[in-house]
Amino acid sequence: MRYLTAGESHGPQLTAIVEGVPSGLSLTADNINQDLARRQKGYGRGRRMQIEKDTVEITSGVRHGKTLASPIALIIKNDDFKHWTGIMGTEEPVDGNQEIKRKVTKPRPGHADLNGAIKYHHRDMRNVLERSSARETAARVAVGAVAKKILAELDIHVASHVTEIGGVTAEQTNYTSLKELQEKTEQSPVRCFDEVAGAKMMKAIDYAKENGDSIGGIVEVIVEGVPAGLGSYVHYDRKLDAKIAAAIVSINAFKGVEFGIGFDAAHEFGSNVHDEITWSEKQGFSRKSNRAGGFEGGMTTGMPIVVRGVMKPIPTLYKPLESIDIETKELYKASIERSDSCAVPAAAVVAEAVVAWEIASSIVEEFHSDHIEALRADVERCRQQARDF
Ligand code: EPS
Repeated sequence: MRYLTAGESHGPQLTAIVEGVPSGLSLTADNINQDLARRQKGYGRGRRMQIEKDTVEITSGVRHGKTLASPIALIIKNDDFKHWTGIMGTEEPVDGNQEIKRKVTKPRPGHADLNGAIKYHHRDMRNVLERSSARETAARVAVGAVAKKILAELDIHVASHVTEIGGVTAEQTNYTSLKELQEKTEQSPVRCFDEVAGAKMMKAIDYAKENGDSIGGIVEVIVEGVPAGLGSYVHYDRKLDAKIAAAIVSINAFKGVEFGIGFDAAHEFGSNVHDEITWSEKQGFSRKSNRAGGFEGGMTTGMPIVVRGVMKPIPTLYKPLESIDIETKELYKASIERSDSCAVPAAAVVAEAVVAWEIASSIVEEFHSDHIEALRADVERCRQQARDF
């Protein structure tokens, strides 16, 4: 499967084209809208989210609620565009001055502004920031919702939670089931399983906001039900953990990724890192622990996939940092653009989407996948084979 997204943050709409989805999959706009609504929530979001009510229109690839195997086009309108028609319209502006009105010449440290302007020869960095904006993640969540639909058909389930915001860490993370994790985090304004830590995270966000600042954090995605042996050790570009790592770091403002015990492996003995292998007649092979986070040798072990990503604080600050105006070369405080003070809870939903996409893509690539029933049967055959091994 593959997909592309298009769209500027304050342009008319976001568009995604998704190709390679098996035929016969039940898919409605409602399925996708649920995740779009989840992404819009979260303590620390700015005023933009009060303007938008993200809903998707499916304009191809689906007929009477079932996928056709033809490209699926997804459209999300930007409600804010009505305030930006003169500035972000695709036609030549009627009033030339309007275009200049929101011209950006002061690059924000930490954003794509300066590098993007140098690369594409833009003297107005709005041409960069409109596309590098995290608004694009709405399209990726829509695409991820399609992937999740495929996974759900195969009894594979995805959830996420926020484990850290601005130095406040979730201590209590012992969920008994993915369902419990989903239900509890859905009630939390910061998507944190630990209510006490969640309350402290909200205070940390308030503090950052009061100071015109922003804060980042860590999100964790868990995927259960993935068959063993997905991905491959035979070549670098077939390692599924590597693809997932790339997908996580591709989310706006994400700077790092780890699986299972991750970076803690650096200061542990091997005997405390590797997961001992067990076998039973009923289950076949399994592991006593899951420190590897579901991957060995670039392939799934059949244990839950556990992957975390770290998001830096959003670079758009009301208390701006020093920068240089690209026209005058004078020292300035960087441009103030309206922004969120913390988007980590929303980013957890984005992380779910990109991880779901990579897993569904690998499954569709590795199994017979023209029709969803054929895919289901092939995945089931593979699971049985692993149990009998
Ligand atoms: C963003 C800046 C803000 C955020 C935006 C990402 O938008 P605006 O410039 O309109 O205030 O709200 O996020 C979204 C629009 C979204 O849908 O998540 C940025 O600069 O990255």
